[in-house]
Amino acid sequence: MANKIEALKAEKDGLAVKAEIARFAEIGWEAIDDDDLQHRLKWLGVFFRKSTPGRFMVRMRIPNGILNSDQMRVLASVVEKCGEQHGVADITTRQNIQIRSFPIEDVPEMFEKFRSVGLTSVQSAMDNIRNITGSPVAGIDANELYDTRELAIQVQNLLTNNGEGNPAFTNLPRKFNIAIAGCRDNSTHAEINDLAFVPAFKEESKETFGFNVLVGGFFSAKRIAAAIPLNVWVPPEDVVALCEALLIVFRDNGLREKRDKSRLMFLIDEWGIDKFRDEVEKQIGKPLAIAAAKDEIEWEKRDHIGVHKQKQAGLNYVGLQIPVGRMYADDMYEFARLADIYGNGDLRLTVEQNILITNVPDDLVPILLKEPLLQKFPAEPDNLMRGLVSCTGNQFCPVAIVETKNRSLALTKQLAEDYHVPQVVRIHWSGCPNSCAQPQVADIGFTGCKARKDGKVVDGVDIYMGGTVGKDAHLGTCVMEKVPCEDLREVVGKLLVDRFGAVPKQNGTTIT
Ligand code: SRM
Ligand code: SF4
Repeated sequence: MANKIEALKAEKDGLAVKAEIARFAEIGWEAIDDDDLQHRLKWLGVFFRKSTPGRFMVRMRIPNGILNSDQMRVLASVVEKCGEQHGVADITTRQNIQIRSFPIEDVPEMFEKFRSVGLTSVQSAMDNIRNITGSPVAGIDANELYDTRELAIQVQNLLTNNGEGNPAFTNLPRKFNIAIAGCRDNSTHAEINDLAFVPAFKEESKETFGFNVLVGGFFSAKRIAAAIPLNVWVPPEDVVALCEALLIVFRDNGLREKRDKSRLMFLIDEWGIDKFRDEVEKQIGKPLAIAAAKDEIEWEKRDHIGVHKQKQAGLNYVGLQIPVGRMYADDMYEFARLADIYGNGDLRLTVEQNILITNVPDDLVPILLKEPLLQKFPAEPDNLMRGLVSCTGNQFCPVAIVETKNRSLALTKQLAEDYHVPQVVRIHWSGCPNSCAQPQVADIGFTGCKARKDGKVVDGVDIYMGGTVGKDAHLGTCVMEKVPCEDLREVVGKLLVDRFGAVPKQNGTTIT
């Protein structure tokens, strides 16, 4: 028997609500059919939030995490319209932006605004392909192997029919993540995507550049899997076609019975990787080259915070840390202004929920660093804040078990008061085992759960450690279960001392 979501999609395609959005705005959210309200609107990137009934969230698509200042201003204007009390934007762990809390009445005008600057939120949720990630320093990194910007846009355009919605890809068995890495440090953490392209030269002579293809990576509450090699190498010009062929194979053959067993990896489990490869080859209609012997991910992961030279002489990119990815309308307008006056108008988002301002001439860097906005979003954050990533958590997420953003900020500040931490420690907070903040790639990762303390049920976390990204990437494992959140100052403090060389401070002074 089909599960609820499969039945819902069979009854009416998710994208069908696109034609009804004006009517929804007219009748108001309480009169919208419940399946349309709770589920199908997500095909347009619009989320009903039960924590703020009547006030919706929109998840954008920002291919390769790059937007321009006009686009940022439009997003700021949407946040502004939500009002100071409610309007908020979060940078997500897929180099993307989510905005809340607008009424359904505002959606037609909001979509018009998006369209006017080439933005779209279509197919960004449910059984669709998520934001296409790529290196945030594509095109400006002196050591990159391939500038992924154009490929990310081409893949998005294919999958969304240039942002208008593509019925060919609105009914996948489940969500699907794609990453295209063109750099040496795997800054997209490719291996946790359903489909990932990692840079690789076909021949030892390093003359023919392309990508080795990884498949089946995903995180869920039930299973965590790193992507495995498809044993395919493609030149850049075949990336879009491979995405299309592989998605058709998944769409037409993926398992649909159980929601928690529908991700691509379950089809690969059932068929075996060789059969899966054969089917993709049949679909693309030409022989696929076998994988190159090695990929070019040779560096440790960079976070891009601070001032860095670009490959273009005399220009720099400046990475600013956005605590837990959260911004308000004024911040966003200010980012747009800074990008225009100091850079070339581009703003780039990272999977660590931070922002880069690019193309800043050498002589303007010191002036940019003195801008008041950098007090709030620093280029030189402390080593704990620098590595902090947090998912939405129970402030807005309906499936969250614990609050994350505020709690993680508070703990990070306390730990910075308690310890001198000599290195960046990447601490990722997920409010439940769905792992949206990718705790398994972190030095220390949390997934929210319920714990017991003094006989009472309290907020807690399972703790993961040992995730690495970049060269020799591997996923962290759970080292402690059900730790009450109120004990974390002590527990994490000890981990920082034992594993990361932290030194306790006394009254703000380091004890030596
Ligand atoms: Fe996620 C569901 C937020 C990245 C795995 N995720 C959700 C929902 C939609 C839950 C809900 O019903 O509302 C959350 C929306 C809450 C809200 O109001 O914001 C949500 N996920 C997020 C974001 C916003 C976290 C963040 O603060 O950055 C990220 C949005 C990315 C984007 O721009 O598209 C986000 N989610 C991820 C990632 C990380 C990634 O893609 O690299 C993962 C793990 C990787 C993966 O998917 O394999 C992730 N989210 C999930 C899952 C588990 C998937 C599964 O196969 O079971 C769910 C639950 C589900 O889909 O049923 C989920
Ligand atoms: Fe919500 Fe859980 Fe994802 Fe956090 S990890 S955004 S709590 S689904």
